[in-house]
Parts: sequence; C-alpha cells; structure tokens
Amino acid sequence: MSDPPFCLSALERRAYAQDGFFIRSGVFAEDEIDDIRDAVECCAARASAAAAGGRTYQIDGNVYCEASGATIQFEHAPGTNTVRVIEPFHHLDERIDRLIDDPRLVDPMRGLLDEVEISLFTDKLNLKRPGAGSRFRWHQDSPYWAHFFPDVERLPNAMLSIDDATEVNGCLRVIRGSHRRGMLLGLEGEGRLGSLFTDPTHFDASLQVPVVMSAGNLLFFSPSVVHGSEPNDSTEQRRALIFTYQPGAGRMFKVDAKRLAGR
Ligand SMILES: O=C(O)CCC(=O)C(=O)O
Repeated sequence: MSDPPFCLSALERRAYAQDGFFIRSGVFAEDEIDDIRDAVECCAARASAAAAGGRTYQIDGNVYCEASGATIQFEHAPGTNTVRVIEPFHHLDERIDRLIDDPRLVDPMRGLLDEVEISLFTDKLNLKRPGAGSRFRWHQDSPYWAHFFPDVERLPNAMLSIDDATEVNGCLRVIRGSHRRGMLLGLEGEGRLGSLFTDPTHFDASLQVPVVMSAGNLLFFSPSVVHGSEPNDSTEQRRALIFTYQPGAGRMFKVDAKRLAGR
C-alpha cells in the first residue's frame, strides 16, 4: 500500500534530519497561487492602511509598527513606507487563514512532529519587492523563540513561494546541516538585535544552498537551520509565506489565542 499523498516519505524525513530542510515541488497549482497572491496583496494593503494609526517604533534604525494585530516591519531604506514583513498575517484575509488547515501543510507537519494534534505557532509574510527587498542576515529562528517555547526544535517551518525564487531576486539560502549544532552564538555589539544574527565564524558558509523554487513549491525547514537571503535587485517580486507549527494546542507566539490546525 502506498503512503497517503501528503505524509512524509522516508527520504524527506532523512533530509530534514540530516540537512535541516527539504523541498516539495508543484504543490500548489497556478490558479491557487494566483488566488494566494491576491490574498497576500489584500493583507499588505490592510497592513499599510492600519500602520497609519498604529504604534511606530525603531530598533537598530529599522522601523516597525504594531497595528491590526500584527507587527509590520518596513524596508530598511530611510523614509520608505514599503512593507517588508508582516507577522502574523493570517487573520488579515480568510483565504490565508484557511491555508493553515490545508493538508499539504498540515500532514507533513504532523509527520515532522509525530503528533496528530498540531497548531499554528506563528506565520510571516515576507514581501521582497523588486528593487526594494533587503537582505536577511544569517540567523536561526530558534533563538527568537526559545524564551517562549523551550522545546524549540519542535517548531518546523513551511515556506510557500508564490513567485519563482531565484538567486537574482533573493531566494532563501540555508546552511546545510547547521541545525545539528543547536543554537549558535550570535553577533555581540551590533545593536539590540545583533545577538539574534548568527556569528558567521560559527558556521561554514561554503555549505550554503540557494533554495531556488518555482511558485507553488514548499520548503520545510528546521527552526535551527542557519538561513538568510540577499536583496532583491531584480524587477521581479519574491514573496513568500512562512507558517510555523507546534505540537498540541499551544498558544501562538504573538497572539494570546490558540489556532488548531487541520480541524
Ligand atoms: O524571506 C527570506 O528571505 C528570509 C526569511 C527569514 O529568514 C525569516 O522570516 O526568518
């Protein structure tokens, strides 16, 4: 008997354990991706509109705003109002909320967590706009989350690419196998958030893999794999949705509520 379509294959399980990531190609069809792009732009427009009345602050020279139940991060160029990241964003459009329950996300996550009951931990919309999308410095997600969720290895990520992600438009890059070394030291003396960026002397950058993906592909990756990306200097969008799941029915990272997945 063959495996149900969305469960983990032995190869995927091994890749996640050894490399810290694996890719599934052609998971979402072109018409579905069109609809998700539309939903994403609705979220971005809602967040931008809400930011006008939100609480704005700066960290290390970068501008953030708390509005509409989300943390909105703006691009790094001075004076810009281009949105870079929205976390969380699933509540800004019901089509995104529904994705949290999609078996193409939930079933592999159940496999990675070895749990039937799983819930959303957090979700991010990364909008790398043409010519404006800035780089993400090397980091692991685990140091961001460890204070809130000590069993931090059990927070796998699924990244859905809704544009073709290439080396030219700043695709994600991962350091193969880096998750196996646990939480690595951060940069000291580089502002308030410096310690959350991985010190490049503590991993081997030659092991980096550019995660080139077509729209509709899914990347599953460990919260401890070192990852980052280059700016988008191209004329093409590079937008991605990241959903992070947790075992059981836990509270979400930035929201005082629970969101069971695959109900
Ligand atoms: O979208 C990217 O290029 C990087 C995303 C990322 O590292 C993150 O959201 O933690």
